[in-house]
Amino acid sequence: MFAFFKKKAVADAVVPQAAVSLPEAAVRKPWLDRLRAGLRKTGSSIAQVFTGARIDDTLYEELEGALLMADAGVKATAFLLADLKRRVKEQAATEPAVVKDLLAQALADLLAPLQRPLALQPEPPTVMMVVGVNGAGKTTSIGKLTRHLADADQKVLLAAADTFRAAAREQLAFWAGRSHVEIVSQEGGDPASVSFDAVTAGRARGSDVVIADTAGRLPTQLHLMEELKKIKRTIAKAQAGAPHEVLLVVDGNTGQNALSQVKAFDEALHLTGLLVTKLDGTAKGGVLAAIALWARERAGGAVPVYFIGVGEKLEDLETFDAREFSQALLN
Ligand SMILES: Nc1nc2c(ncn2[C@@H]2O[C@H](COP(=O)(O)OP(=O)(O)OP(=O)(O)O)[C@@H](O)[C@H]2O)c(=O)[nH]1
Ligand SMILES: [Mg+2]
Repeated sequence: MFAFFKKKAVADAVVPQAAVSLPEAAVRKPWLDRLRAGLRKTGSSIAQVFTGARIDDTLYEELEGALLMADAGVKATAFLLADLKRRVKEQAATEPAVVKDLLAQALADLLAPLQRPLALQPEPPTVMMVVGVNGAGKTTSIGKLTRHLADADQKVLLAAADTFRAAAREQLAFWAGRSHVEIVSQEGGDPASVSFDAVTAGRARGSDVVIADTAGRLPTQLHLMEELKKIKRTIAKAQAGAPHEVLLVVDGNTGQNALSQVKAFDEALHLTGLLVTKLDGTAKGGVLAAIALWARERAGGAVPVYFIGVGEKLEDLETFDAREFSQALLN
């Protein structure tokens, strides 16, 4: 459970207000265990590197292989190795276990810019559109996020802007029903007009948050990417300044392809945040390092990972914590 707070009014928003308070360590523990279980396959192979007695070239070579296996990608692996060697030298570390701790710190530092809470607008409604490839976990994540928002007494309105897939409306309606929130959908409507109607309805009905679910698509399907741009433009017509959030949902199991998805969707839509799902499965987790390295060089700053998905149930959504994630990956 986490609470949402409104951003302060622009005048005194010099330091942005923390939006999502992190739950107590005790509350987060079971989730961490699940994340660890999900990452275990990789974690053990990275941890394995540090079971020897010496710090030598072999250790670094094995570590390089383990990081690549964990989906960190060539660039982030090279970055982490160089950073680690620098730290080892600085600390004059001689124990592999210490080197492992230094790697955990290097990884946590790399991931840190991705850790930022989702903030709601001072003037409601906060409008979010959720995009991603087919089956990434968009609708499920919206369902989970809706529950968290509803629990925090936020009035949520869902827009069924996936007008493509059969049963998509019903799926979203099911999640809306579970959290007793309203949904706007149209039989045979087009996604831009459903989104327009939903934002207009959200304003009229005093909703705090409007979330538009969109159909899955590959970034290579250019006409479908154009459709997303149109949805975004149409939302802006319904409310100036909206959408406030363009969230990409990425399946944590897709390896380096996840980074390609982030880049492509960002180029088309200027993403404001990421949700990384299915980290409870066989996800290797290292792709977060690849995304973090890319984010360092992104004009306009890092795209934060607002949430991670760690299961199919309503409560299986958590805020991203760089240090916890790094620990889970290495242990
Ligand atoms: N294990 C696990 N499964 C998840 C998670 N998030 C979503 N799923 C599952 O992934 C499948 C696809 O989820 P959806 O939410 O329908 O994905 P989508 O992106 O909306 O799919 P399309 O609308 O068809 O593009 C479902 O079976 C979900 O239960 C997660 O964090 N962990
Ligand atoms: Mg969906």
